[in-house]
Amino acid sequence: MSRMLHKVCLSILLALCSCSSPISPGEQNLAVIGGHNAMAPSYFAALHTPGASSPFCGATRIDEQHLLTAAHCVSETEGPLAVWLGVQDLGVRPESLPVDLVRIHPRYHTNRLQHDIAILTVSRMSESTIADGIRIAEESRTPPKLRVYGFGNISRKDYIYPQTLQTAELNLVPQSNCLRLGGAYGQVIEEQMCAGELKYGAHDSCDGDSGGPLVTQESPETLFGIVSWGTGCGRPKRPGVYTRVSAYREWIEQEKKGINALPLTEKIQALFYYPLYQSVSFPNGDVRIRRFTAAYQNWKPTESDKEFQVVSQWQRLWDGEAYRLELLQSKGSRYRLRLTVGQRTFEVPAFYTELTPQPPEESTVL
Ligand code: 4AZ
Repeated sequence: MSRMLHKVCLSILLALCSCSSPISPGEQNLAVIGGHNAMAPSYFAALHTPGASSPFCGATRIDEQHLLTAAHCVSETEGPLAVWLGVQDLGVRPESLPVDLVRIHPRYHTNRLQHDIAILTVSRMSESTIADGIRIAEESRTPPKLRVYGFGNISRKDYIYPQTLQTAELNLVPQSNCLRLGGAYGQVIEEQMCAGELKYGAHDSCDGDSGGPLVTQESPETLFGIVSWGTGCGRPKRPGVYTRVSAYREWIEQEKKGINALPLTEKIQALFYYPLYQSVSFPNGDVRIRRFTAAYQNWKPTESDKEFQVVSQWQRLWDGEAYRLELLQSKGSRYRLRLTVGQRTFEVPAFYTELTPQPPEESTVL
């Protein structure tokens, strides 16, 4: 949701404070949240924009060329991305390696943050001689003791970002218990899991940790989750929610092999779900956000109609192919979406929901 905002806050914070001793004494044992300095595992990567001095998300190396991260870390960016591999101290950053390809899970749902997983291809990782990556859990049965890594916020109240990689020990929250916590937790699906410290919220992941690894405490470390969301950070009965990586093994294998058998409609949803928001200003000063949806399965070859004008345009690259989506509006305020893939153009009627001008509930991170 506010990743750009977070990035701005993060840059301002890093510019304002030297942040060399980021954990204030009072927070030492509470505040990752409730974490401590970590030796960076070789599979840990920090996702950033080229030229930046701090990351905005974590990622996990799974083989010589691929990393996993959260879809919400990469769904909004069209510009180039890069990773620091095995980074432990942001003052001593390793070489910034460019991300060559981003593949977002086709069922990624922005609003509910479901299927929040993406694969990054970094071909230059294969030059390095260090380890290949972490093993992905085969089984959904998760051990009760877990560990999270990240450069995310270490404060419950403010935005304080560490210079040194943090790690925290977390407890798995059994699925049925998590569902019973209510609110957004009632929507947690099989492909997600909850972890934290339920009683006091003493240990948790937070903003900026997204996309990073949730692993076993026991060695050999095994990847079980990807930091996805939570209601605030470090609150009692408000654990972190993680993408259950074992549920995506098949998709990961397919994507690694380059098999891209997704039907077009699924790709479109995955590629363009997020940007299908348009802000509309009314003469009386009101600003409304419109969320566009369409019956994706009804794409038809374009019939040109002069009454419809392009009002917004979004573009994405997927496996080297450019996808362009345009929102068209007619004088009668009807809408259509137009999709162009290579030489092929399709259209579909579109509908909008007017969202309230208020931002989403403060406590729910989307
Ligand atoms: C975030 O905004 C975020 N407490 C990640 C994890 C959690 C909350 C927020 C879990 O990226």
